[in-house]
Amino acid sequence: RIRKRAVLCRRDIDALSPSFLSIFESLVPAEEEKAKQKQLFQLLQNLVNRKWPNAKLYLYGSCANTFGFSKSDIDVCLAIDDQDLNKSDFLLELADILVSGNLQNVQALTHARVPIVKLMDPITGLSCDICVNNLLAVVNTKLLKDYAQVDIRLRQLVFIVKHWAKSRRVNETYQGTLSSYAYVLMCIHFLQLRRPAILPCLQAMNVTYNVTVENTNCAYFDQVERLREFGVRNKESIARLLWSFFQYWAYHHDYTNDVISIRTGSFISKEAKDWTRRIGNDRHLICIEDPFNISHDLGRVVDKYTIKILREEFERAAEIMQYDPTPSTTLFQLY
Ligand code: 3AT
Ligand code: MG
Repeated sequence: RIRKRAVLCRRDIDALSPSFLSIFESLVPAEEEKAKQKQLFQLLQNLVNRKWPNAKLYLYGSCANTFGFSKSDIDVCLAIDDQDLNKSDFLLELADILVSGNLQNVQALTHARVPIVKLMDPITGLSCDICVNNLLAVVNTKLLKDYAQVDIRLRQLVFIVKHWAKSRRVNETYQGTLSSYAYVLMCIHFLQLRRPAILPCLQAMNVTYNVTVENTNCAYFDQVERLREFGVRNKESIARLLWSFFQYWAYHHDYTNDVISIRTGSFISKEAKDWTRRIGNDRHLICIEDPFNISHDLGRVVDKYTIKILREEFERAAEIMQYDPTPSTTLFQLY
C-alpha cells in the first residue's frame, strides 16, 4: 500500500535539535536517584524474603525500562509460585510486613484492576507500588529496555513525547487517553518504519531469549549489544523525527483500518484482528497491539470523545513543529 508522505518540511528543522536534547537531558534521572531506587528495592527484597524465602522481586515499568523521568515512583512485581494463592489475602499480609518494616502510607488496593500495595519509604523519600505475579509486565519491560539500547534516538524521542503527553494531559488512561507504555510502543513502531530503519524488529529475528509467562510465549533476539550500529545509516536528527512522528499521527495514520504492531514491525489490518467494531468497552479507535499479549489493544481505553482530543493534540503538535519559532517551549505549554 502506498502511504502519503509529507513533502513539507521546515528548513531549519535540524537546528531545533539542541533545544530538544537539553529538555531530554533535564528529564533524565541522576545517578543518586538510581542508587536510592536500588536501596529501596533491596530493603523490600529483604523484608519479603524473611517471610517468603522463595518470592522474587522485579522492577518493572519506567524505573526499569530506561524511559523513566527523574523523581518518578518505582513499580515492583513480586513473583511467587503458589497455585492456590489468594491475591487479596496475600496483599493484606504483605501490607502488614511492610508496616512492621517501618514503611509509611502502606495501603492495599485489593480491588484495583491490577491489585497492588502502595507504600512510601521515609529513608529515600520514594513511593512504590507492588503488584503480584504480573510477569508479562516484567518481560515487556525488558523488551522496551532492549530496544532502548539499539539507538539513543528512541530514548530521546520517548522522553520528549512523554513530556508532551503529560504536559497536554493525554497520558491519563483513567481519563480515556494513552498510557506511557502505549506511547513507547508508538515510538518504537515509528522508528522501525523509518527508511533506512532506525530500529529492527527484535521479535522477527532469531530467538536468543525465550520465556513463557501467564501462558504466553515471549521470544525475541535480545543480544542488542550486537545491534549498536543498526540505525547509523539513518542520519535523521531528533527534531526531524519528532516533526515526522507528530505529522504521522496527525495526518497520515489510517485510523479506520490499521493496527500498529512492533511484533511484526509493520501494520496489521483491524479486519484481520477482528477489531473493527466495539466489543464491550473495547472500541479500537486507535489500535496499538501489545507485543506479547496480542489480543490486547493498548488503545482500547480511548473512546469517541477522547479520540478527538488525542487527534487534536497530535495536530497541534504537528503545527507547532511546522510553524512555531520556538517549538521546544510551545509544544509543552500546559493544557
Ligand atoms: P510512567 O513514567 O510511570 O508514566 P511507565 O513506563 O511506568 O510510565 P505505565 O505506568 O503506563 O508506564 O505502566 C507501567 C508498566 O506496566 C509498563 C508496562 O511494563 C506495564 N503495562 C502498562 N500498561 C500495560 C498494558 N495495558 N498491558 C501490558 N503491560 C502494561
Ligand atoms: Mg509507572
